[in-house]
Amino acid sequence: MKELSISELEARFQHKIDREIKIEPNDWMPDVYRKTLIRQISQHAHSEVVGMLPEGNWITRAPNLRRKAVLLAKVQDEAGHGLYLYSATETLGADRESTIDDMHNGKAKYSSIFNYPALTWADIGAIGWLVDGAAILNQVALCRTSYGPYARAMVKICKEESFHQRQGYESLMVLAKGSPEQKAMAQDALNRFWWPALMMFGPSDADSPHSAQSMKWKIKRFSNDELRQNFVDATVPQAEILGLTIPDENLKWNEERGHYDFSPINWDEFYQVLAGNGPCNKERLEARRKAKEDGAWVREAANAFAAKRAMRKSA
Ligand code: BYC
Repeated sequence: MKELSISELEARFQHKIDREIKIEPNDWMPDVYRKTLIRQISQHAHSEVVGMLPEGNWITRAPNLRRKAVLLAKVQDEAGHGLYLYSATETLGADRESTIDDMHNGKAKYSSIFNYPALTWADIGAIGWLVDGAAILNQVALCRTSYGPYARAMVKICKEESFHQRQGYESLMVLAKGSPEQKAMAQDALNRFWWPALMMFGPSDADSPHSAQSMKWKIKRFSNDELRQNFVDATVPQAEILGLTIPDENLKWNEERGHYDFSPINWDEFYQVLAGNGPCNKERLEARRKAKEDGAWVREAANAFAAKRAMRKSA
C-alpha cells in the first residue's frame, strides 16, 4: 500500500475532526496537536492540584462539621481531577514525573487564579461560586473537545465541578443573608475574586497565540472572550440574588448586544501573575515541591513493592 505523505495525513486528520470523529491515542496526529494537548491538559492538571492549596488550608478552620466534610470532599475531588488529567497526558506519550517537574521548575503554567490568597472563610464560598463557576463554563465546552480521553475525563470532572459551584454559592448565600459583618465579608471576597476569575479565561482573543489553531482542531470550541462574556452574563444575576455588588462601575446590560458590558481587564496584572509575581506564586510552588519531596518515600516503597511482586510472579 502506498505510504501517505504528511500533508495527506494532515488532511485526513482535519477531515476526521471536521466530521466530529474523536481522535484516539493510537490514531495518527500532527506533532503540534499532540504537544498542544499535552501543554493544555497538563496545565489543567497542575491547576487542579495547586487549586487544592488555598482551600486545603481552610479545612481545619471550617465553621462547622458539615462545611468541613463538604470542603474535604471537594479538595479530594480536585486531586482526582488531577489524576484523570495526568493520565490523559500519558495517553499522548507524556511522562508524568517530568510533566510535574516542568511545573515545579516554572516551565509549565497553572491557572493564574490560584496565585491569590484565600484570606477569609467567605473566600472559600467565592472560590466555589466564581472559580468553579468559571471552570465549568470552560470545561463543559471541553466535554466535546476533539481528543477522546480528554473529552471523556471532562464529563466526570464537570459533574463534580457543578456540585462544587453550588456548594460555594450556597455557602456565600448564608453569609450574604447573615449579619452585616458576614455580608461585608462576602462582599469583600467578591471584590477580590471577581477580576482574577475573569482572567481565568485567558488573554483576549486578539492576544491569544494558541486560540486560532486550537479552534480549528476543535480542542477549543469557544474563544476566551466568548466564554468570559458567558460567565459575566450568567454570574451578574446570581450576584443580584445574593444582594452583592460586582466591583465594576461600568457593568451594564447592553440591550443591543444582548450581553453585559464590562470594564477592560487589567492585563498587566494577569501577565505579572503569569510571570511568577502574583501574591502567592512562590508559596504555591514551594508547597508543591515540598509535597513531592515529602512523598518520595511513599513512591520508593510502592516501586519496591511492585518490583518485588513482579519478581515473585516471574519466579
Ligand atoms: N492562567 O493562547 P492562550 C481548575 C496561558 S480551573 C495561567 O489563550 P490556550 C480548578 C496559556 O497557557 C483552571 N496561564 O492559551 C477550579 C498560554 O501559555 P503557554 C484550569 C494562562 O491554551 C476550581 C498563554 O497564556 N482550567 O482547574 O489556547 C478548583 C496564552 O494563552 C491562563 C483549565 O486549564 C490562566 N488563566 O487557552 C480547583 C482549562 N490563561 O502555554 C481547580 C483547560 C492562559 O503558551 N485550559 N494562560 O506558555 C484551557 O481551556 C486553555 O488552556 C485556556 C488558555 C483557556 C486556559
